[in-house]
Amino acid sequence: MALGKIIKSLSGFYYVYSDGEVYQCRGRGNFRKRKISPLVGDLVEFKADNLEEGYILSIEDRKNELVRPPIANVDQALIVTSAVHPDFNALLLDRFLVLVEEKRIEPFIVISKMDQVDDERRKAMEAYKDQYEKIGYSVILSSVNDSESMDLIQSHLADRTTVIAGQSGVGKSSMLNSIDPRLSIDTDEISESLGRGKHTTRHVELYEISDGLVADTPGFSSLEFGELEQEQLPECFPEFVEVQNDCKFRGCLHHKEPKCAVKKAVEDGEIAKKRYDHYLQFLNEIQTRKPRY
Ligand SMILES: Nc1nc2c(ncn2[C@@H]2O[C@H](COP(=O)(O)OP(=O)(O)O)[C@@H](O)[C@H]2O)c(=O)[nH]1
Ligand SMILES: [Mg+2]
Ligand SMILES: [Zn+2]
Repeated sequence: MALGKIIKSLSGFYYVYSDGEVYQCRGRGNFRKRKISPLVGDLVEFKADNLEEGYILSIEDRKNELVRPPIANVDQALIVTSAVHPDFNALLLDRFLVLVEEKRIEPFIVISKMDQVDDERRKAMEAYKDQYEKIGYSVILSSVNDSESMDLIQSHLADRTTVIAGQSGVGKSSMLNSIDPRLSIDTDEISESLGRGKHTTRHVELYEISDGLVADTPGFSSLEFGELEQEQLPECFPEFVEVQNDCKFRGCLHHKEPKCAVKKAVEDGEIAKKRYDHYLQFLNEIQTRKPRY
């Protein structure tokens, strides 16, 4: 019996990484009956006489679990947004941040394709970097041919399990390939020339980088706040959490309430107006969400 980590799940097989080897395993026969389904990222006990015919015997308790993408035991999320092509989108970045904060996963932010910006865009991206760093997030301005930025990202990935989120085309796969060329993950450019359109990176797989594991996935495929309640939303904005004890009302939603410390901080320029606007937009989205039965 040995301990390992599931790094890939495909056609009924689980690929378990252990001590430098990958074992192809099946789940134990009674998993299905007991409604246990192993997830990528699971720590498992397994038995294997060779590399092809292993069995997963048991699964250790999960630290956390995502549904889309289906993956367990995530330490952090790398949110990639590009400076250009596609255009930088602060609303989308804040949406990813909320989805990650909701899962209590630590985010860090990469703004990619900085080799493509003009001076004005560079200044704007540097201002965003300052804004998000002030909140407490790490922000790296990167491009695949700037090795310093790639080294910085690599050091963030070391020894941890990371899930990557971000719009298609922002350069997630290219970034991983640049950090470790042995990965040779499909990028959109390649897949398009093969006529496979944008259907790269559909399955979940963990890649080993600097003794860490990274899941390159289509990102979070659902960007709706399906399960988030309005009371939880302020908790997903760390800079609100910092001041909201001073709101007059407990459970203040920082919207129409008087004597609200968050609104005051926005007026005083201590909280970015854009972040607050996005918050209101998300709040409205949750409040007008149709009930699901
Ligand atoms: N100029 C430039 N292009 C990049 C950079 N990173 C990625 N790209 C290009 O952006 C396109 C999409 O990249 P890809 O890695 O497939 O994005 P993904 O969908 O997020 O995985 C490809 O044509 C890449 O060559 C970068 O840092 N600079
Ligand atoms: Mg990709
Ligand atoms: Zn308030």
